[in-house]
Amino acid sequence: MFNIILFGPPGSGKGTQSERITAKYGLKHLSTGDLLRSEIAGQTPLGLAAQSFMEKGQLVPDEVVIEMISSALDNNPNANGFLFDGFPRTTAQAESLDKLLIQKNTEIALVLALQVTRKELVRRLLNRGLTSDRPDDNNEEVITARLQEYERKTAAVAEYYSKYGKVSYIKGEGTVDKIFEALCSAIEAKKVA
Ligand code: B4P
Repeated sequence: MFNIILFGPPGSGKGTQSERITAKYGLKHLSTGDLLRSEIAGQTPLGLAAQSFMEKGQLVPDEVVIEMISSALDNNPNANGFLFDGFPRTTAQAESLDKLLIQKNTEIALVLALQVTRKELVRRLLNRGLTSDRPDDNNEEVITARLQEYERKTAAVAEYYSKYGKVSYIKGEGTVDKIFEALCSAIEAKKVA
């Protein structure tokens, strides 16, 4: 199994690049943002619990997302590997993920960390807010809250994996094709090593 985390602040291109990476390498895409939005659309108890946090730009409580990822791993026993998109977002989530993967005799091979300036992140998210129906993209206050949550709680996840030498930093500005090329080079360097 080859498992990757695509890491970065909101708007750094995780969703965009995940689709390409999973198509090229045959990995199962697990996006906690997508899973949560689908729970909200289905008006499930989990979705209703998550909705108020997401609308304010806050992280959903760890136990909710960890349980969701645990079920997703169990539901995909034959996957070649997983691409985690938007997860883990706290050190507690990272520790839980490591434990879940150990139970499956596997581990994270690589953390691809996209780096984008704050100005560009806000520009992209507001721009997506013009066309998407995501309520967390069309309000600059909520976008600021998401970026603050990232700084306060999520940035530390890269440090957590750095201790194990697993993080590769990639410039997330430029064309989608160029960024994809850089991500593929980092993946291939790891696969060969
Ligand atoms: P997510 O769904 O993960 O959304 P996101 O990080 O805000 O952005 P995303 O990754 O989808 O956007 P992308 O950069 O691809 O999270 C939403 C919310 O769910 C969180 O705020 C939180 O409340 C909750 N949540 C999710 N996971 C959680 C967890 N693990 N724990 C707790 N809470 C959790 O793209 C952004 C835009 O940029 C797009 O319009 C795209 O077209 C554009 N773009 C991409 N690449 C570009 C490029 N190279 N140039 C120009 N534009 C580009």
